[in-house]
Amino acid sequence: MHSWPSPPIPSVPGTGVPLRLHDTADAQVKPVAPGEVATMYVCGITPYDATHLGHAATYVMFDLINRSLRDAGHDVHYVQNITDVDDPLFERAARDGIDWRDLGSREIELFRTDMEALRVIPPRDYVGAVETIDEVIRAVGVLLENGSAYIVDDPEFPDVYFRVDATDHFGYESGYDAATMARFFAERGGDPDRPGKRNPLDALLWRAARDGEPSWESPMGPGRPGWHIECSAIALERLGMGFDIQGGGSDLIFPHHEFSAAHGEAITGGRRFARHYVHTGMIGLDGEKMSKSLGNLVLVSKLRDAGVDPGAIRLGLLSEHYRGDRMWTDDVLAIGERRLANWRRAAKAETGPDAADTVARLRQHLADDLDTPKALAAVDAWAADATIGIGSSTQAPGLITAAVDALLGVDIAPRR
Ligand code: 5CA
Ligand code: ZN
Repeated sequence: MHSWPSPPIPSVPGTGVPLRLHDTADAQVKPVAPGEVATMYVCGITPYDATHLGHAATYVMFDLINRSLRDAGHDVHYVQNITDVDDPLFERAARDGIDWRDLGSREIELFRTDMEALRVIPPRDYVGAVETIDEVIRAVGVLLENGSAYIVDDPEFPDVYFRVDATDHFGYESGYDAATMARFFAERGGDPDRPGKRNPLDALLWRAARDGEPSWESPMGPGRPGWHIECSAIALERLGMGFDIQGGGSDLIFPHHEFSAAHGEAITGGRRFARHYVHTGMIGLDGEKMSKSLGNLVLVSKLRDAGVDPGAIRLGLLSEHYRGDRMWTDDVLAIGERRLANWRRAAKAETGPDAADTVARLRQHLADDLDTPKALAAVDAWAADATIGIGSSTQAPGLITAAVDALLGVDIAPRR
C-alpha cells in the first residue's frame, strides 16, 4: 500500500539526545537504546470512518518519537498497518450500501491527506491486512503446529484460537489482573462466550468463512485473519523479534498488544516481542473518549476544510503530555493557534537571542519521555524575547525555525 509524501526534514546543528520513553510492561521510563536502525511498529487505523483528533494525536506523538530518533542519528524503520479487513468495516459498508473495499480505500485516502497535512513522516512500510493474508496464514500454521493454537470443535465454523496459556508470562505487557483482562477482552472485540473455546480469553487467529463475509483460502480452510495476529505477523516479517517500539493508544494495551506480543513470542520462542511498549492517552470530547463507535468526533479533515492551520492542530495536541487522557476543546485549538502565530512572528525577526541553548532544551525535553509542555515552553520563551527585540544573533531565527520543523514537525518559516 502506498503511504503519503514525506515532509522535508531539515537537519539541526548540534547533537540529538538519546531518547527515553515510558514502557507499559516495565511501568517505567527507560532508554530506548536502538542500534543504528531504530525499529518501530505503530498500530494503524481501521478505515471505516474519517481520521479524528484522537488518531491524529496518537500518530503525531509517534511522529515526534520518529523525529527524535532521527535527530539522535538513527535511521528509523517505521511500520504501520491498516486493519482493512474487520467487522466494523463490513457493518458500515452494509449500512451505507457500498462495497467494504471502496469504503476502506476512501477512508485510507482521507487518512493519507490528513497525515500529509499534519506533516507526519510516513512509515517506510504501510501495509494492509488484505496484502498480508499469506503472512498471517503462515503464522497461524506455526502456532497450530507447535501447540499454541487449536481449532474449535464446530464443524460448521472451525475457527482457530490461540491458547492464552501458550506462553508462560502472558500478561506481562499490560500488567492487568484477571478481572481487568476479562472486562477489556469483552469490551474490545473479544468473544469470551464463543462455545468450544478452552479458555474464555483465548484469542481468535483465523475466522472460518461465514456467509456474506470475505474469505481467503488457507490450509485451515477458507476464512479471514483475527485482529492481533495481523499485527504480530506484519511486525515480525518486517522488523523481526525484539524490535524497539510497539506503539498505539492506551485502548490497545489489552487485549491487542498483549496478544500481539504473546503470538509473536509463541511463534518464535523469543522472550519479548518488543523492547518498549509505548501508549498514548485517549483524546476525549465532552467528557467521553473520542471514538468512531460513540460518534463524538472532531475530524481533522473538517478542521482543515474550515481553514484551520494543521500546525495549530499539532501544537494544540502537543500542549499536554501524551500519556495522560485529555480533552479536545475549542480552547486547546485556540492555544495552538495563538502559539503558532507567536512563533511565526518571532521567526520573522531579524535577530533573536542565541538559539543553541533553546535547541538543546528542546531536544532534552523531548528525549525525556516526550515532555512536550516543557519543550513548547522553551520555544515560547525564545519567541517572546525575539519578538520584543532581545538578542543580536542573526542566525537564531533560522535555527529555531529548523529545530521546530525537524523536532516538532511544525512549519513556522516566514512566508515569502
Ligand atoms: N486498527 C486498529 C489497530 S491495529 C485500531 O485500533 N484502529 S483505530 O482506527 O481504532 O485506531 C487507530 C489508532 O488511534 C490506534 O493506535 C488507537 O489506539 C488510536 N486511537 C483511537 N482512538 C483514540 C483516541 N480517542 N485518542 C487517542 N488515540 C486514539
Ligand atoms: Zn494493531
